[in-house]
Formats: sequence, structure tokens, C-alpha cells
Amino acid sequence: MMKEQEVNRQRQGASLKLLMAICLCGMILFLSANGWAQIRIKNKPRVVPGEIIVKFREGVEESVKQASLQRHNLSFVTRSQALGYLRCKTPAVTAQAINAIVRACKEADSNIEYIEPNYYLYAIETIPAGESFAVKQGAPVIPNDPRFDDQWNMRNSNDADIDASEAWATQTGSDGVLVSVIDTGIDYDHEDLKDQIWRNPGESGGGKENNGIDDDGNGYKDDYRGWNFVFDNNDPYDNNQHGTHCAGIVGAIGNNGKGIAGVNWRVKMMALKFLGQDGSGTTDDAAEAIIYAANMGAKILSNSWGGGENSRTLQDAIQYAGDRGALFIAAAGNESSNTDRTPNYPSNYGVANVVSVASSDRNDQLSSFSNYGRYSVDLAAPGSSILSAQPLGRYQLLSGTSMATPHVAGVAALIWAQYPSLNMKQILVRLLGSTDRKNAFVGRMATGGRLNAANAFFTNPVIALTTDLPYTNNTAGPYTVNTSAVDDGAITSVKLVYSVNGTTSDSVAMTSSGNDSFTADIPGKPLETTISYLVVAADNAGNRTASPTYTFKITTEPPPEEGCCGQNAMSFEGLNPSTRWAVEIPANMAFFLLPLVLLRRRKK
Ligand SMILES: [Ca+2]
Ligand SMILES: [Ca+2]
Ligand SMILES: [Ca+2]
Ligand SMILES: [Ca+2]
Repeated sequence: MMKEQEVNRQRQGASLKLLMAICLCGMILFLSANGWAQIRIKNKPRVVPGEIIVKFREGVEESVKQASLQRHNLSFVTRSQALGYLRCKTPAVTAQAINAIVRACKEADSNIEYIEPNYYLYAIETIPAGESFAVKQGAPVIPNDPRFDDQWNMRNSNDADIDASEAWATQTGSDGVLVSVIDTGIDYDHEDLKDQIWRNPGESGGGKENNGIDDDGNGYKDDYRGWNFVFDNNDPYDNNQHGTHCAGIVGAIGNNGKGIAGVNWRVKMMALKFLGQDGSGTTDDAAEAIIYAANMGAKILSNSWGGGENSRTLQDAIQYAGDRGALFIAAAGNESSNTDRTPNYPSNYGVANVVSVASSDRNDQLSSFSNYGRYSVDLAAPGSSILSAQPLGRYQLLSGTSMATPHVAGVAALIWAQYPSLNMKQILVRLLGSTDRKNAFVGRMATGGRLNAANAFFTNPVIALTTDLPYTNNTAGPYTVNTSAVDDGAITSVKLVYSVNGTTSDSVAMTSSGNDSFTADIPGKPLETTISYLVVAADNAGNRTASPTYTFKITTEPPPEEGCCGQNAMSFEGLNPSTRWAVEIPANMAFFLLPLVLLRRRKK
């Protein structure tokens, strides 16, 4: 919604204060190869001085709200129409003082549903890259973009790429798919981006672009090419560099003889700027941007930023987008840490549409800076030394989970272009169920794999979101396994196959629980039992796919040290190449797959 001029002035004042604060507490400015300055903010401030977000419970009377605000010395500034929270001014400036008010209100005021600081959020720092690269010739589809040879992430000799060339043989993207890049804005005049920028039809034509009228009644005047939430105007131009780089990965025009090729040669990108020139923004603006994207029909939201604490405001905004069928792709963060233990937001929110993305390098290893987490990170995608677009028509290598994230958003868009009738959940299953499992990622993220665009189009069953049961001391059971499976035709059966202490095995049909989900129970077992299990799905054409194998123990011991990659994978070269990726399994599970191999041979 539009805000009063006074508010704008205050906020610009706040941004200036922030900039000054940054200068005081230490700013490192350095020049990268082609002269672009990068700013890294040290000692990042965590909360917006003088602001608090508060939401009252349903049905609380206006007069009671006013009295409550007065009691806590808060004055109303803006209200979120979609989520109902209020952004308020407080005399408190320091994080300590603001947190004290938040704590006091939580305890004392039962009319308040939640109250929290307006956290600052940051573009996930990018590390300038300057490695040499080796690119292989001879691909299924090689676009004519002159810098394509430098895009190891799309195609390289190690096959650590996302198989973009193979995917492009099937699908190169569609103008009908809308991806929202929620970031520092986009250089919408860039030679490789300008034809991919979303135009709001309700604010286009007949002078609607600049008539000062909210022609489509969405609360934003003249928002014909996205929105700038930092200054509340209709110019989301990128005065940083981060958002343009992310946009180029999602959808730099492919095969146009210029620059690079994005994951999508054709796509529409919605430029939503909530991070300022210094790469910082606020929770309130992020929530507004997310709600804008969802309301205006974006199906994929690409989010290469993070910071703040666990925020109910942000979680509600992400849920709002999920309720409207939009995927929320989020960077896992660049702290080299385990986000199962140290949560990173927004990638850690437990909302079904959130996909958390780690970064991989050209050797298919986890990038040194990348966060990881067996339960909290979903998959890896290339993020080290990625060439993409920069403002003023330039191109540059950058590294970060920021760069990995738009690869995943881009592949989600490709899948949607190929299968336009799929819903968000079905896109999610194809995205997560088609990764290339690698030892470097197994145990460090839920899929144990790196993004693969070509595999996402499989006509065999695709399985994802299988429960990874943790160690437990529960001997009564049952141990419930949920999974999801989709197919280009129809899933005809889903089975849970499990072994007990590596010797006996059982197979049970999984019951459909709707929405492409299936469930089955493993009965309770005594202490010191080890159970391994996998899921096998079959389709109407008789094709079968096996999930990875999961293992847990009934024990009072703590689970083994988290981290990585202990199990030796065994790959079944004899299988159909299109299913081989799915059946790289630990050696002790070979007997489960043997019947599948035999079945397959019998059919021939
Ligand atoms: Ca409008
Ligand atoms: Ca207008
Ligand atoms: Ca191009
Ligand atoms: Ca099929």
C-alpha cells in the first residue's frame, strides 16, 4: 500500500542513519575484476531503530488496541492489509531496548497475538570469484550466447552442471511463467534481460503507466514493472548488483547472440526491490514484497537474502504466498554452518512452500561458504563462480548461495513451462525428486543431491519428500513414513520396502493420503534394532522408480555426528539410464533393488 510522504521521509532518514551507522562500524569496499564495487556490511544491525511490528488477536476492539499501543508508547505507522499486523513507532532505538519492549508486551498483553522487532534483512553476501574454467564442447543444445562457454553451471566437462543443455532439448521456458525476483531490483534495460521483465497488464497502455492512478486497484500506483518497496515508488531499478545477477541466472535471454543464457531462455520476471543500495532491507518491506508477488500471480519467488530472527511476520507472508500456490525458493546462507543447529531465515521456516538451497561448486562439492543441514536444507545448486548479468549491461562472476537459489527458481519455472497444469506441490516433487545424488551432499541436505534440470522432466515416477526418520527410543512404534510421488501419466502403486537389522525385509503398500502423498507404518521394534527403508513407485506404463535408502536406529544412544557422506553408494549401471539416478543406494540395500532389476529383465 502507498504510504504517507511523512513516512517516506522518516524511512529515508532511517536508511541514511543506517548507512552512516555502517560507515562508522566498518565497511569494506573493494573492487572486483571489472571494477564493480562490492559492499560488505560488518556488524550488521539487526533491528530497525524506533520500529516494532505488532499484531492483535482477532476480534480485539479498536479502542482496546489504541489503549494498548498507548500503554506501550507505540504509535501506529502502517497496517498490512493482507496479514493485519501494524508497523509502529517506538522511542526505543537500540536492539536491547526494542527487545525489552517486545518481551514485556508478550508477557503483559493478552490482546497481542505477536510482537517483534522490524528486523533488517540482507542480500546474502556475494564473494567475487576469479577462477579459471574449463568447458567441454559438444552438447545436446548449445545456445549461441558468446559467454556460454564460461557458464560451467549450465554445462561442463565434470558434469557438475545442472544438465541445462539436456533440458533445453525438451524445454527452454515460456513467457507464461512468472518468477518474482525479490531482491535489490533488476536492471530492466539490460540487453539480456529487458524482454523478460514482467509488465503489469492492469497498469499498461493508454498512459496508465504514469498517470498517478492505481488503475488496477492493487494498492500501488503505476506499478507497471514491479515495485520499489525501499522508497515506495514504481522504479525497481537495481542500484546494487545482486538482484540483476540473480535475475540473469533465472532468465537471461538464451540463444540471442548476446551475453549469457539463463536457465530459462524465455520467462517473465517480476522485479521487486526491497533491498537498498547497500543490500539491506526490512522485514516489513520483505513481507509486503512477498504478498505483492503472490497477489499478482507469481508462481515462483526467488529469495537470495536472509537475516533477522525467527519472524512471525515473515512466516505469515510466506504462508500467504503458499496458500496462493507459490513456491518460496530461499538461499540457505553463506556461514558454512549447519542450519539444523543454527537456523537461517527465511530458509528455515517450516512452511510447505519453502525450498532451502545450498551451493555447489564445479567439482560437485559443497561450496566452502555454503550452509547445509540434513533436515533443513533441501538441495544444492551451482553457486561458486557463476557468470551472470550486472547493471549497465555488464556481466560478472559471483559466488554465494544467492547464486544457487535462482538456479532452483529457474528450473521450477522450466518445469512449470513443460507441465503448466501442475500445482505447486507437484512442481516441488519434480524439483526435489530429480536431483543428482552425490556423496558430498548425502547427509547434508534432505535430497542428498544437486539440482538437475533435465531429470525434472522424467516420464518415470518421481519421488520426493520421503520422511527421513531420526534415531528414536520409541519401541512401541509405529514409525510412520510419508512420501510423495508424481508421474506424467498416473502413479499406480507406491510401496514401502524395509529391512530389520539388515536381514529380514518386508514390503507394504502405501496408502494415498491425497495431494500426491502416501503413507505407511513400520511396526514398533525393540531397542538396538536398525531399520533401513526405501519407497518404490510404479506408473501406468509399468515404469518403476526407487527412492534413496534411509536408515535409523531404535536406541537410547544419541544419533551419529551429523555431517556427511559416510555411506558408500552403489550404482546400478544395468538399469534404464533415466532411473539410474534414483537407485544409487548403499551396498547393504542391494537386495531390495535386485527384484526390480529382475522384473525389468523379465518384461523385455
Ligand atoms: Ca496498481
Ligand atoms: Ca496508473
Ligand atoms: Ca543471452
Ligand atoms: Ca510415466
